Amino acid sequence: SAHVQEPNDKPSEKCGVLNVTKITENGKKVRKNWASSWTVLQGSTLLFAKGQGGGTSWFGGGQSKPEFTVDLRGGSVEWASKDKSSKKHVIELKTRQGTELLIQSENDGVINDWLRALQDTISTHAWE
Ligand code: I3S
Repeated sequence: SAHVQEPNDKPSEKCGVLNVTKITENGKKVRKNWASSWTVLQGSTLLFAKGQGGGTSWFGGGQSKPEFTVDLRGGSVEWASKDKSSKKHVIELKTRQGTELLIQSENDGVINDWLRALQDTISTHAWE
């Protein structure tokens, strides 16, 4: 189907609900904790905010602020290999800081758009 350009498609500004879990933090493996998260891509920053549902399962839980941000500069993003998750449509995001995240949507159009936006962001925002 034809791609319709909407304001939301700009790689510098994109948002939506995604399923997210950390798998590595500061280079150390951490236990998965999949959670639905309101996700905002703004410039070279990816921000995850607690969803409307609230609750304790949000993957950034335990922090005082219900947000988690990722600096995409110098990072990498690709489709996750099958051994990373049994879920469909999973992106693996690795940051320069040694954090690895899995990002997933049941909707393949949604996740394709996110992969492209994240790739665009990483390739246009150089690590200084
Ligand atoms: O990589 P794993 O350990 O198979 O990840 C699964 C676990 O996080 C599991 O939680 P418990 O460890 O509490 O059973 C989750 O429910 C699963 O969703 C995780 O696997 P998937 O394949 O969904 O990423």
